[in-house]
Amino acid sequence: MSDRSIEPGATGTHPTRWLMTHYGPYQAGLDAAGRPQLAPDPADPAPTPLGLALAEVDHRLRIRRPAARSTWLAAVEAGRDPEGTGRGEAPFVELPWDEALDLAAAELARIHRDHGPTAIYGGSYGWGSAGWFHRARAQLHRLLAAAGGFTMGVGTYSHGAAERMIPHVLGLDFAAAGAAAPDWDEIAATTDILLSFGGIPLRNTQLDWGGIPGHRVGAALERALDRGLDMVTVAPMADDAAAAGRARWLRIRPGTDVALILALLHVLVSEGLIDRPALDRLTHGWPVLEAHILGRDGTPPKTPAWAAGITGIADAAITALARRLAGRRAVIAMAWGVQRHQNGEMAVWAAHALAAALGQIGLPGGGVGIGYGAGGGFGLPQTGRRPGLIGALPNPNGMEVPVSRFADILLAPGATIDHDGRRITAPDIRLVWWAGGNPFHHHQDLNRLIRAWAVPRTIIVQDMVWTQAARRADLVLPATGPLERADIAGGLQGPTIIAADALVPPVAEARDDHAILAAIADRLGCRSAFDDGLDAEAWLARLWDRARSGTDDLPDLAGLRAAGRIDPPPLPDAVRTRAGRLARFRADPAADPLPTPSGRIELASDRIAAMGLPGHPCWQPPAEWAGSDLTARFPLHLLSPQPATRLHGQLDHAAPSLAAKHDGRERVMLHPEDAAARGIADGDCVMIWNDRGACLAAARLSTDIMPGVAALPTGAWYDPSPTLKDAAGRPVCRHGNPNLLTRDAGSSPIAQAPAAQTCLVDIRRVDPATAAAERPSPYEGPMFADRDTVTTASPDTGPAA
Ligand SMILES: Nc1nc2c(c(=O)[nH]1)N[C@H]1C(S)=C(S)[C@@H](COP(=O)(O)OP(=O)(O)OC[C@H]3O[C@@H](n4cnc5c(=O)[nH]c(N)nc54)[C@H](O)[C@@H]3O)O[C@H]1N2
Ligand SMILES: Nc1nc2c(c(=O)[nH]1)N[C@H]1C(S)=C(S)[C@@H](COP(=O)(O)OP(=O)(O)OC[C@H]3O[C@@H](n4cnc5c(=O)[nH]c(N)nc54)[C@H](O)[C@@H]3O)O[C@H]1N2
Ligand SMILES: [Mo]
Repeated sequence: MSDRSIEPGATGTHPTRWLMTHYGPYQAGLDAAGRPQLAPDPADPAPTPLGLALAEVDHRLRIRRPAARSTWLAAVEAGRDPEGTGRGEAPFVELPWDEALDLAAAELARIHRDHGPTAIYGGSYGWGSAGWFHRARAQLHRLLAAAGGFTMGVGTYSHGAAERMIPHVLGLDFAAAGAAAPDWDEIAATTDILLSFGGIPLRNTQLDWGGIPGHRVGAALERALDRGLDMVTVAPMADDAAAAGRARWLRIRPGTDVALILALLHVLVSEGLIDRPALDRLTHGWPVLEAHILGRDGTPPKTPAWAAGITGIADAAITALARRLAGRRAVIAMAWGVQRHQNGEMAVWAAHALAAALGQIGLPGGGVGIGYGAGGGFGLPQTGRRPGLIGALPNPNGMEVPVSRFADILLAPGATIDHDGRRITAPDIRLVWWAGGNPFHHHQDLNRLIRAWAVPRTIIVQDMVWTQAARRADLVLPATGPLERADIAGGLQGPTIIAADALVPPVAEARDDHAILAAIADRLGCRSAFDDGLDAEAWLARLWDRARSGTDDLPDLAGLRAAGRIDPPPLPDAVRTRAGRLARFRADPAADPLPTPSGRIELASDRIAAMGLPGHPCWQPPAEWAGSDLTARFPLHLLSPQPATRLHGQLDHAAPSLAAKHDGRERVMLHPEDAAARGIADGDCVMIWNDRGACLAAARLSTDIMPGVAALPTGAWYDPSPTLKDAAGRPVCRHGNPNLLTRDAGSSPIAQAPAAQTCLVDIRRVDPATAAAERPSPYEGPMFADRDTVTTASPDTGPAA
């Protein structure tokens, strides 16, 4: 794919037109036939092919025209409250835009009038596309707030637990703590040892939200390793450095990192290796934690032998690792996957305690970093410049709920959810509206989601392609993609900022999310609240002016557009204030205290204790792990890491993703011992199941994963079999979507974050005849019906086929 050449000029496009994508910058142009073409940035040290398929704008999966589920439409037209049943089964009817917009506006107004703003769920979580203005989710939030308020999902699926925990520990928000972590240049220059929980998987650095300046993490890590960085990867799967023999790899049972960290602390304390002056000066609560570590609080001492029984790591290896850390410039890194577990907050807290006991927080090339390798941006030197992202509007009549509790709320309105010290009562949701995300990709326990999805009266989805969420919606509005609209993008994860005009006209009848929502705002009489009276062009000017304010070295919008791409240098001031936050605290904790209750790093917290949780980092056995009783039935721990060959569910239908599948199925990584015990050979079709559901996948045998653990990447589009059912009679996914198996429960009352990695399964070989009969067919649009046929049919007997 990457050798496709661009023939600019052929249709008059500028030869060095740029496009910023989540996957980094590409050069964009049209081929001789006028079709879009993308090529990697020649200056990118390690460009990724993943984004190239964005050029296939006219893919057959595109949503071409607005469409409504026929049974829903019939109910609405008859003035009845629509039913949530039949989603994904009844055919769609295509509608003219005006009618679709009238329907959307009327439903929003009706639900608002009859059930109030909190009955409208505009959580709409998801990555959408890169761009400051065409941010589908932000645009939708603006409309729903302008129209009177809505229930908003807060937090992320990415780092939800860390996001809520770090403010308790450091008093800094998640982004500020990330900016204060040592950057890759510092690590390459000064760090002696990088202890990484979860590794630095380079597959995940191919992209980052909002775009990256290029792919620099791999080279930075190489530089550090070449200089002699001692890298230790503690993970159930090898990362690239461990697989290449450049990092020591300690295999740990998933979900047990806190036990390991407590034992490392035990060794450091018992051998007098902790930095007591730093603990006294910079932290609060160490005596409480120390008592817990030594077992002076009535719990067992957290010795290496104690931790060995939990983590599966030999006690001698734990002792050796603690000694290796002591007295050296150390970074304690943690991948976000480690906190995407039940009690993931505790792992994040424990990582800070370890770095604090080693006296490293606030030193150059020392401390904690939660997210190296979680994207191509984390750890890049900060520019201090502010991107001009379009923002939200106040939502005073609405409410906020933790984003991953979506199904809980639908299934149990009125139930309470404890969230970071507050108690929320779940609203009674009647309307769900999604733009720029795919819950049938991201949510855990899809069979449960399907039950929840039947609750609301109306579900509206804006997307470019017929995802399973779109296919299971009532009203589907076709959105344009990034090549079909003008935007500014970049500047979030590094200096590169790109302004691009639309390269091609919208596909079929697709419209920009902004235009769709503006037309609805018109119908509701809230247009000026929605867009401040500005059109898309005026918004770009405003966003760019915001980004430029306080600087004098950036061109105006016309200049930016003429350049196409700029890579402005960092702002020295901003670098000092953000990146140096922990260094300043360390230099003078009294003058520059942290905004925590104690002004210091909190290793014990009354606020956390008040939530009914241990008030210090503490190992709590999760509901599902290698030590739980459930292993009698489900002996394998299933991880669902990020996919190397796509972005979540996006571009699953493109060449890199398809090439990595086997017989059209996602590949599940298994240790050869676990495979042999089940008579599974490489490439075999297997069934992965537990009590929540089942999917098929293709076995991939590898010693890069530890025995007892299997890994099925996220992102294979849900493909329910019409014939093959699980033990509870639910369709088996033929394609390999791990969210048929994952557990849908909050991490803890702190964050209520997703905990997809807390998941036990078993795996067996599927006979070849069944495998052949169950061919995956995930990339299909819905059935369509002719309008006259369906609207005259009685909705109670279902639509005519
Ligand atoms: N089991 C398991 N599940 C997980 C995870 C895991 O580790 N394990 N990881 C979680 C994480 S970290 C994340 S971030 C989520 C990701 O979950 P999502 O962000 O929901 O996943 P995407 O597939 O990126 O969905 C984005 C959707 O937006 C659409 N889109 C793109 N651009 C536009 C646009 O401009 N307008 C509109 N209207 N639509 C657009 C795309 O076509 C796509 O359908 O998944 C989570 N799910
Ligand atoms: N190619 C590609 N890159 C991506 C994405 C994508 O879809 N595709 N998604 C992006 C997004 S939205 C996000 S949020 C980031 C996510 O970044 P991460 O959350 O860091 O990525 P994951 O791959 O889910 O998990 C990283 C590693 O955690 C380890 N791990 C899992 N459980 C445990 C545990 O209990 N203990 C230890 N020690 N290790 C464990 C696994 O070995 C896994 O390789 O990635 C981003 N990068
Ligand atoms: Mo994420």
